[in-house]
Amino acid sequence: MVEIKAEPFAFPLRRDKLALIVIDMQRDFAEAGGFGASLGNDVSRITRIVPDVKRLIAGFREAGLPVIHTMECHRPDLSDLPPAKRNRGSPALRIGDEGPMGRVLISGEPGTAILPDLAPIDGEVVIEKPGKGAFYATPLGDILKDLGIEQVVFAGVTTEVCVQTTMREANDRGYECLLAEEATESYFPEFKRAAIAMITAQGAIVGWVASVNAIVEGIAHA
Ligand code: TIU
Repeated sequence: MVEIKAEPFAFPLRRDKLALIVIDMQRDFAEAGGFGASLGNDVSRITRIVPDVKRLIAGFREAGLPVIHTMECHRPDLSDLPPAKRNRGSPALRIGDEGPMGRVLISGEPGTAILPDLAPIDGEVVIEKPGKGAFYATPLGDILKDLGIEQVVFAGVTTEVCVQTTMREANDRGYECLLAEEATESYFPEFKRAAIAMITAQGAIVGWVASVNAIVEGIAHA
């Protein structure tokens, strides 16, 4: 068994049980005029991690391991958007409203798409999710079961919102969760640090964290 150098201690890699889940690397969170910007955030923090996410995805593809992408988005008729969620954020541009990149966080709209540099390739699973967590109201759990996955590496945005929520959901479902440190980001640097501390505290209560290099080298040698 290969061990990946990680915090709070080495991650026991089981290569045939491992998948990568890339959370919500969408234009709406990374580009001006999108949902993230409408909430008043500095979206340039998100675009800066694209090369690291790309390197991580490439490592999984080269190793022949599953890469799963998620997108936070809603149906055009908003039937999966609770009013409590729609009413949150900036009244100027809510989920479902027409923005500079089409309707905000609506399936199929230009702004909802995954950033071109990180686009899924043929055969990769793409999960459209209405919540912050990727297991809620999606087929992700069944898909992971069918693939025989028991360990998940996480990347994407934002660390303390959709990434952490999904890691907690996965942890409760029995998956061993490893966060790729430079391949995740928050609009708030202190929230990224705090989320990583919360995840790894108490003997990896939610999961581990490791560098992209350590993960890519680990899977290449496993
Ligand atoms: N994907 C994700 O994290 N959705 C968010 O709304 N995150 C924020 O930090 N706003």
